[in-house]
Amino acid sequence: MGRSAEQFRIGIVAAKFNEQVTSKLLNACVDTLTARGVREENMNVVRVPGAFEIPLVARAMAKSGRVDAVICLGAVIRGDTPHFEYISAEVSRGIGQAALDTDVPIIFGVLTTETVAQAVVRADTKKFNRGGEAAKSAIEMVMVMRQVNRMRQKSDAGPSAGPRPAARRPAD
Ligand code: INI
Repeated sequence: MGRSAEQFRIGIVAAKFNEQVTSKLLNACVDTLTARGVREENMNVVRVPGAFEIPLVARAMAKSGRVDAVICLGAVIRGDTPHFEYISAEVSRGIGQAALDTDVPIIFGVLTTETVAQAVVRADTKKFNRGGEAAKSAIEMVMVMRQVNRMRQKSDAGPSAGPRPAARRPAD
């Protein structure tokens, strides 16, 4: 992909909860963005207490007009509490809603696992590397939205901006 993402501005919201996992996700994410050409000064990282707090901050970042995509990173681990159900449902719903509200790609890099060991494997750069995957998805989605927005601008400009309709054949 070379350095096509050089001008991209990426917001990252990372939960502190389960830090041993989320720090790995964050490092891998930043490393992949850097490898794809995103400049450090164009990455805006915000840490929040837990995954539950991610959607509000992701939405605010997206609404700021200063980022092309937002990446959300967190680890919700079931353990023994029903907390898991509430938090995982809310974070996924909230992130999806934030993207639809703002028209900015918001990437779901939040792990939801039964155990810490499963989360560690998913964060491991030599295994699932979910942090790096989230970075790649963000770059891909910035390009997708640019393509869609170009289509949108053309259709807003009216029919003359689009391809010419085929010449009508005279009726038989
Ligand atoms: N936050 C997480 O990010 N992961 C978890 O596994 C988790 N559990 O299991 O409780 C968790 N809880 C904190 C929550 O996200 C909020 O920060 C807290 O409830 C304050 O609003």
